[in-house]
Amino acid sequence: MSVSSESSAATDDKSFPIVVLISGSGSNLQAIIDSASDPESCIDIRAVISSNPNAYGLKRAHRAGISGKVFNYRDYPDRSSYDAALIAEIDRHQPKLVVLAGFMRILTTEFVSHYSGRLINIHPSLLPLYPGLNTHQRAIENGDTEAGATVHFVTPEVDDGPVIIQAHVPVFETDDSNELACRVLKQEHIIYPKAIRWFAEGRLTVQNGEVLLDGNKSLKQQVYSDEK
Ligand code: NHR
Ligand code: GAR
Repeated sequence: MSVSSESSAATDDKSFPIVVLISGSGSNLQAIIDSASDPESCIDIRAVISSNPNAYGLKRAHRAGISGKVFNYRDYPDRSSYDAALIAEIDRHQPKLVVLAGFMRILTTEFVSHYSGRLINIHPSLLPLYPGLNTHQRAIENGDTEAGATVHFVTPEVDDGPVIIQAHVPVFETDDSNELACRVLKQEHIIYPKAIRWFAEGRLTVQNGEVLLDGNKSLKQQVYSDEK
């Protein structure tokens, strides 16, 4: 065969199955879909699962020909039965990575342990600043001049896992939380597909709670300036 060994693995088959969990607009899902549609990408989005029946992200999945399903927590008596149902559905697809993309339900330790080392999240702040909700409002109220987003491995403690990549953006004095959210979201769409690609390429390792890229600590953080 004359195909170069460098490119064949990535180009010939979509060999890296992932499942994406959403709750809302799904713009990060869209960025992942777009990036996976690159013939060079090995990412195969096997399924999208939404905790919210009205999530616009379900339309994005449908449009891309990806199976989309709703798991509404209101249909389950407690968190552990909800998470058990999620696990059963996700495991049908045998993903090598589970991606939280705007997923709004805190997951049990059982769920997180089941996908240990292959569960990642994107959070709209520069963690460890502002874990939890309403991050942009809190950054503005505190007079921060910088904000951003963080991709991290998920651990049982919310928004506390090892950081894979962060994007930084400026906060302007005139910003309201929507304007800041838009600026951050634009960067999320760059860093999330990138982090997923790194994971699929086997380039990420965790050592003493720190993520290394190609075994290198200093490459972990990448800073993007806003182009507005
Ligand atoms: N689960 C665990 N165990 N660990 C993490 O790091 C998680 C997680 C589940 C989701 C995303 C996270 C974010 O990026 C995430 C990380 C939802 C809440 C929350 O309070 C907090 C953090 C995140 C997602 N959810 C409420 C709950 O009771 C519901 C809020 C709502 O429905 O609007 O689950 O921000
Ligand atoms: C993103 O900003 C994501 O970081 C954040 O919600 C937005 C989802 O947008 N995630 C959380 O707040 C998780 N609690 P999207 O649905 O358009 O990707």
